[in-house]
Amino acid sequence: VEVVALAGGTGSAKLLRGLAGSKCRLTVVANIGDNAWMHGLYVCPDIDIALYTLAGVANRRRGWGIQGDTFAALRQLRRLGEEAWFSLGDRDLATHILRTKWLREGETLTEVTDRLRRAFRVRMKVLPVSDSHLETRILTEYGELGLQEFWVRDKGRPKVIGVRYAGVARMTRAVSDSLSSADRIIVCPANPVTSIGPLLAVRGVRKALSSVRAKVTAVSPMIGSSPFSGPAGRLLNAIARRPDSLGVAGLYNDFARRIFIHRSDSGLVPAITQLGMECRLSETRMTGPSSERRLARELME
Ligand code: FO1
Repeated sequence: VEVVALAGGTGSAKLLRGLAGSKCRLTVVANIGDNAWMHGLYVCPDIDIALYTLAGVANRRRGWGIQGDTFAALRQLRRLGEEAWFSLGDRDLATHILRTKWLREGETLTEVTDRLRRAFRVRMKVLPVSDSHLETRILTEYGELGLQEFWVRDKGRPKVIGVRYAGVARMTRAVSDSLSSADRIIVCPANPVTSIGPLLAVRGVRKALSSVRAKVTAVSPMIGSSPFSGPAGRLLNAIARRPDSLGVAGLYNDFARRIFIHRSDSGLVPAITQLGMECRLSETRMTGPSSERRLARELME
């Protein structure tokens, strides 16, 4: 079975691990909305979380970066007077150095990502949704911030007024081919505003998904009105959506036939069904390898 997983950051990694352990042929389509230039290097957090997870070197506790990484370079950058609030580990930096070098040599982000994938000996395909730059911008009481500035530097404290996706990006050929040839497409349990939202804002993606809607299953990242992790609840509020699985379903119902929500949210089933989606209750919280595999298996049934 050919499975395409639309993935964001830390929330998606667990399900990717579960899917990688199943018998399917997996292609990951990664969000690019939180890509950013840091210290002259191009950092792609969601691509890297997928690569490190599938290579088995991810730091599982944090949900980002490489297991056992050290931070000597970052400390030295600070000593030299650089503002360094984004924790790029020494080993992680090697990824960004090579990516930036290859991009400078004229390769596309798709090509660069594939070189990194092979270097990390990952078998599954990992595709950035686009080769162009598209950036999630958070409008706050203090003005517009990049996602990492808002979430990591300012610890998610500023009041959020809105969200926009800046830039014009077109879906790559590799992504459109994999969407049309997939047997199943899974929208990972990720922040609908900052992980899946920018994927859908890439030109062509929403339309391509709608045309194969019967194959698309989403997993909600919410339990009640709280996300598993991160700022999804507050960001849903900021874009005038309910901060729960019904709010998520309302963002996805045009292109997804089915949604998995947490079993404690059974009260939302009638309203989600009204939206024209099939709603399944499940234990969507993944606490370890066995629950990652179980959810992956349910999604494949
Ligand atoms: N998240 C943090 O909360 N603090 C960090 O210092 C941090 C560093 C970091 C470095 C590399 C990387 O690939 C991801 C990193 N993240 C960090 C995660 C990242 O901010 C988000 O979780 C993803 O962008 C979510 O899509």
